[in-house]
This record gives sequence, C-alpha cells and structure tokens, in this order.
Amino acid sequence: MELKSGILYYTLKETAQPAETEAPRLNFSFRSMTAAGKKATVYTVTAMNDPDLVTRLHEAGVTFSENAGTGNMVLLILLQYLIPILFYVAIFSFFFRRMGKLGAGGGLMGGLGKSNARTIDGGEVKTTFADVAGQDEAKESLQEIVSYLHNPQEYTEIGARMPRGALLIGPPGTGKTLMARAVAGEAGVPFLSISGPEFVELFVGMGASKVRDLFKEAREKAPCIVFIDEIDAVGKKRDGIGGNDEREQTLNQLLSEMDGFEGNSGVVILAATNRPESLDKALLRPGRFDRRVPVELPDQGGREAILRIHCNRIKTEGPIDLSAIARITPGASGADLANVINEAALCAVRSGRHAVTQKDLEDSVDVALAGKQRKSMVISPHEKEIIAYHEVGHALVAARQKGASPVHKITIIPRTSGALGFTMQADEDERFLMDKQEAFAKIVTLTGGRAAEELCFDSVTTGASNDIEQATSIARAMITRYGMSESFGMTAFEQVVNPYLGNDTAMNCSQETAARIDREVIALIDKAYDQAKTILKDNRSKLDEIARVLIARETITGQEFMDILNAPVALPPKQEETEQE
Ligand code: NHX
Ligand code: ZN
Repeated sequence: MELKSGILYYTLKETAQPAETEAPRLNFSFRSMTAAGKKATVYTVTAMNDPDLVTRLHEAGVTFSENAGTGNMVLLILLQYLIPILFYVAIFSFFFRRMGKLGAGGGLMGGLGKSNARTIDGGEVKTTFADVAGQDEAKESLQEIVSYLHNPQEYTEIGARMPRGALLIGPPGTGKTLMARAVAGEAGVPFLSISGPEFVELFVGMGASKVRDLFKEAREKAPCIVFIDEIDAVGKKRDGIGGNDEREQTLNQLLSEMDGFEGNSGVVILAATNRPESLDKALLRPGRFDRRVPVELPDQGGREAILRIHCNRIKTEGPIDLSAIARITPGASGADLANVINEAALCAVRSGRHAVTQKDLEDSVDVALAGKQRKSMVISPHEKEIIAYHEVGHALVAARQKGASPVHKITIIPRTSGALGFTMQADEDERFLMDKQEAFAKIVTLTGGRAAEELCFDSVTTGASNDIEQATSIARAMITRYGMSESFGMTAFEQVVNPYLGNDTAMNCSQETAARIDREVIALIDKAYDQAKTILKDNRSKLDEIARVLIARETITGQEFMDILNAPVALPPKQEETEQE
C-alpha cells in the first residue's frame, strides 16, 4: 500500500495473536477497541514511516485495511487552515476596535466618518448640579440653558433666541466637564461629548466630516447637549500664515454648523477650554459661543463643599474637620481635592483600617504638596541638622514678622518629590489681596531657610534652590506687574501669558529697563535676606532649641512650634553644644 502524504489511518483487525503480544512489536500503542462479544481487537493508528510494515502485518496474519478517515481528515485540514486565519482576524479586529475608541479608526472598519462622540442618552445622565460644589455662579449661568431645554416653547413664544453655545473657561481640574454633564443631567437630555483633539488626530481630512456627523447626530437627538472638551485644539486663531489646513477646515466646518442651526433647534453646545485667549474670534461672536461661563478655582468655602461631596462617598471615623483641610489647600482644584480624599482612603486601607481619619486627610494633603514620605532614605546626622535649621529658619522668620502667614507644620521627613523637608504656612481666612508688606514678608520668609544655614553652619547648600526661585518670582512680580517698586511706579513690564496654565510671563520692556529691573530684584532680595538674618540672630537660642526638637520628632505642628517659641526660657545648658556644631 502506498503511503500518501498527509495522515492515513490503518484499521488493524487482529485475529491470530492476542493484542498484548502483537501491539508492542508493531509499535501500535494507540488505542484498542474490543468489539462486543468478539475477541478481535481493533487498532486505529496513524501511518508510520515504516516501509515493510505492510509485509510484516501480512506475515503476522493481521487483517488490516486503509482507513482514509475522511471525516477526520476534512476536519483536520479545516482546522489547519482556519485557525490561523481566525487568529489574524481576531487580532486585526481587536486593534481596529481600539483605534475606533481612540477616536479615528471607526473610519477604517466601515464606519467612515463617524463622529465618535460618546453619547449618554437622556435620563441616563446621573450627574446633577448637586454633584457640583463651589461653583454657584457658573451653575446660575447654566441654569438658564437647563430651563430652556426643559421648556423651549416658553422661550420661542416670546421670540427669544436661545444662546447656541456656552464656553466654560477655567483652569484644569475645576470641573468643566462635570458641569456640562450636570446641565444634561438636570435637563434630562442626551449628552454627546467629544474632545477637541479627537477631531484632528490620526486621519487627515476627517475632522470636518466628523463635525458634520456630530451635528447630524445632535439634530436627530435634539433636544440635547453637545460637549466639546478642549476646544482650543480646533478653535485656535487662524493666523493665515503656515496654518494647519486640517485644523482650519475643521474649525470652519464647526463655525458653519453652528450658524446652520435654525434658532431654537434644541441643540445647545457647551465647550471647555483653559486657553480662552487663543480662541478664534469667530467662535466667540454672538450666535456661536456667545456665553462665557468662568469656572474658577474654588475658594475656601467651595473647597470645603467639594471635600464634603467626596467625603460622603467614603467611610470616616472620629471627628472630621473638613474646613481645616480646606484652609490648608489654597489653590487646589476640585480634582486635586478629590485626589486628597482618595489618597486618604488608600492610606487607611494600607494601614489596615476600615475608615478614614482626620490624620489620613492631613497626611494626604502633604502627599499632594510634596509627594510620599521616603522613610528609607538615610540622611547623615549632620545633614539632618542642616535640614532642621533650614526649616526652622523659615518658621522663625515667619513667626517674627508682621504680615507673614502663621506656621502650620514643619517637617524634615524627606519626600518622593525630592524635598528633604518643608515648612507649611496657612492663613486663618482666605486672602484675596496681598499688600506690599505681605509680599515682602513672603520673600523674607523664603530667604529664612538659607539664612539659618549660613548663620549656624557658616556655609550654604544647594538645597535652597526652590526657595530662591520662589523668592525671585515674587520679587520680579512685585516690580514688573504689581507696581510695588520704588523707582518704576505703576508701569507693567510683564504680562501673564496663560492665566490658567502656570504663570508664564512675557517681558515687555527695553533692554535698559530689563537690566534695571534685574538690579532692583537683586536689591529687594538682598534686603529680605538681611532682614531674615537679623531676625534669626535675635532669636538664635530659640532657633537652636526648636531645631533640636524638630530633629528628635521629625514633624512638629504650628501649635507646638509656637508653644516652644513663646515659652519663657530656653534650655540654657545644651545651647552652647548645639551652637558649636
Ligand atoms: C537634591 N533636594 O535635589 C536634594 C535631594 C534645603 C533642607 N539634591 O526649601 O528639599 O535639595 O524649606 C517641593 C518643594 C526638590 C519640591 C521644594 C523638590 C525642593 C526644600 C530641592 C530643603 N524647604 N531642597 C526647602 C529641599 C533638595 C527640592 C521640591 C523642593 C533643604 C529644601 C531640595
Ligand atoms: Zn527652604
């Protein structure tokens, strides 16, 4: 019998010999079946590369036949070819689906030109204004849109035209997206959301068609809210020179779609940006985004309200004073505060507890400011002393000056941010203005760390770099922006570039003026440094005493610090030892 390529099956009907003796010799180790009632054993085996097997089988008197096993063959061949194909199809579809989710690829797999807006249907938006804290004015501005979506005929009857769009403007993390979602939730209408960069990414020429599709979808779903996040990605000024064609086409499409609405079509467009100054003027004229809704960083009361909302979602234990947390987090956004609460909850779990305490909350504010503690970092006693004197230097200078904020906490536990220690100050009440004396007091306080190093060790370290940067930037701002200089008066030489994104400034003065400004900045900081050194010299014994306590305890509260500072006498015997080190 000829052995074909592929797999052949022999069916061996053994008659003469018992299976036990025959099987091993023929290397048949497959399976044996005994037909019911008969002694015969049937082996079905795969073909072996053994040319005289057939001869030997004849000699042994084995009944055998070729069994091409058609059923199995077909199945096997199918599997052989199909499995790899299926495998590739699976991989491809996986990747295309992912691309689709990222915003563009829906295009390739048939859905060419889908807008990719994420849609939440009406009534399914669970966010309401109750979930937005500390933004009362923004809520009020948007309330009108909500009431229009509830009751459009009331507006049409009187002949009023509804604003087509509102622009939510504010720094990152202040809840612009949340606010837009809450408008949809309050009005009970569908929420279509897409992010500006999604219009222009990946496939050139898709942006404009995506805008078209988005608005088509919106008109079908009206009344509804369309939310365009980070609209500056498409809405940047068209400058004409070296323009980005793709982006400009997208913007033009957006402008014409917004004009294309018959008034009162029931589609309200909300957009968010933190760079309003870069937006094309055409976007902002009446009939387009004609409402500007500022969504600013929360004030102290707002922060407390935001903390309360997030705190309601976690388990707490013992007394919780959220206003104390709000007090020490000036400048924090809603997102920062949400993170503080979450870090506190994680910290509680990490230490095996089932509820969050006030201490967890306070520790997680430190984490937000300066990173996690680096307990494993080994610092030599001498360096520890320098760090302690540096921090107490800040604290003492702050405490001994009019116009400086009270000390809240001093710590010399190193942090993952690279900070070896820090001194935290906190005002009792929120401040909105800073007078010249307070600004100067801040500079003096910042120089206090370095002043203590110089005074006590007669050497200075690289560690003060951050203090120096901050002091310089305050001094420069006083002179170039706040009209607090002796010689320049009320002239602005610098403008803030992106008010919501960091504090980048652009210089706007002659070179001579720039040089004079530099000299004045230097003089101002020198004056502050001298003042800090004078304060520390006058309080040298307290400086030593508090530094010693800080080295022993690693962290002391503002209260503990003030108690030592106000205690009548320092410890006289140890004083000299420490001074000589
Ligand atoms: C370094 N760190 O970079 C070492 C490890 C002078 C006792 N070689 O001024 O920690 O020098 O009053 C937030 C705030 C890094 C993050 C300040 C990250 C400072 C901080 C530089 C204390 N406290 N300097 C201070 C400090 C340093 C740094 C920061 C940061 C030191 C000083 C860091
Ligand atoms: Zn410092």
